[in-house]
Amino acid sequence: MRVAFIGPPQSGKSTLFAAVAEAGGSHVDLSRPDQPHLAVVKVPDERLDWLTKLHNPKKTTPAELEFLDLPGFDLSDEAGRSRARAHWMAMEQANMLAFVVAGFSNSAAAVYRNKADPARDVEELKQEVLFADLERVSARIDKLEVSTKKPTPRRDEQLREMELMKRLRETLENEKPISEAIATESENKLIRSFQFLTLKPTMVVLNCGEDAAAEAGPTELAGLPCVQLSARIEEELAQLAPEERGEFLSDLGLTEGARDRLIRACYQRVNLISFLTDGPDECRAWTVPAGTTAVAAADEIHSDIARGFIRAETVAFADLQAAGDHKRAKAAGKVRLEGKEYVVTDGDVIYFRFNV
Ligand SMILES: Nc1nc2c(ncn2[C@@H]2O[C@H](COP(=O)(O)OP(=O)(O)O)[C@@H](O)[C@H]2O)c(=O)[nH]1
Ligand SMILES: [Mg+2]
Repeated sequence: MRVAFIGPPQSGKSTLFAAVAEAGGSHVDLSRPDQPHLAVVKVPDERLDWLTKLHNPKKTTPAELEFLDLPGFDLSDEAGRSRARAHWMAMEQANMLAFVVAGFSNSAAAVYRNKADPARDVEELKQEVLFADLERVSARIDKLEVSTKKPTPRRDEQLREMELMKRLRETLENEKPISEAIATESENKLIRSFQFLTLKPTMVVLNCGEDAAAEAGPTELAGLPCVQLSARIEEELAQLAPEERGEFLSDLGLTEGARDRLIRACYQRVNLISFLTDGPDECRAWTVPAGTTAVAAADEIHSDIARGFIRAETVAFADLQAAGDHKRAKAAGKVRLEGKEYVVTDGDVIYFRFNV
């Protein structure tokens, strides 16, 4: 899964990006601020840590999340908007968007449009994303208008698409996201390949001043779910040795770094869950959409396991932890034998029985 950071210049995107990546052990090179940056981040998971202690396996594999840091541009000016647009392509490959906006005033750097105003910045980004989709929809309509003039075998299909695209255009012109215009699964399929930006789950990261880092902050901003954090504090935290981080945080009145909170919020926004597999060879966390069935979860690991699926031996992590190990969990009747259609729950520890 990939999360794209977008926002005005100087909102702290790169600071946050580097902090999140470096706290997870990856190095980032920010020497070209005008270029996009991509980092793969290991998702922290205490359940996986516990399983690793239980088995002392040869290998532990956490789930991974990708963050894409895009350069910010002044969207109040036409040149800035067209430079921003050059990066829309990269956003299309992201699964979700995080609007990073500044809630602090920085004496060292110019403040975007002379005043810290996160709600204004979020509205501006929303407009820009709507506008990007509107441009694509309009371009598609222009194309279809030409091609439907010819009596090709695909003409009926193209006419239906044009009807849908016109509906999308109207929705976007009314400043509503495309999702509001989509009524059926077949329409959903028809537009999937366009990767429209207003269809992507979106949240706000409100980069607050260091003094406000311990405050919970708003849970919603301009109609979008919001996480408040201080990129500057995350940056300092990432530079500390892991054993020093606890004291640094408690001095600030915090119990955890914002990185974990941010990652959790992304999972929630996209509706992702984790299930776990464990054993002496490998303990591993897997990411799947909520609602995934046992057989689809098996397929995530290997198509052979899905093909030869017999049963998913499943125990909820909390039950396993309470029992102490698999043997005792089984004795306590906590291990279930689930079939193909079982819907996997966050934190399920699963052993797939299969036969090929
Ligand atoms: N005071 C303060 N300054 C910050 C914070 N986050 C970023 N900055 C500063 O703001 C400037 C721009 O940050 P940067 O991450 O490059 O912004 P970007 O343009 O959105 O990538 C840099 O000078 C940062 O040190 C913060 O939380 N507090
Ligand atoms: Mg930057």
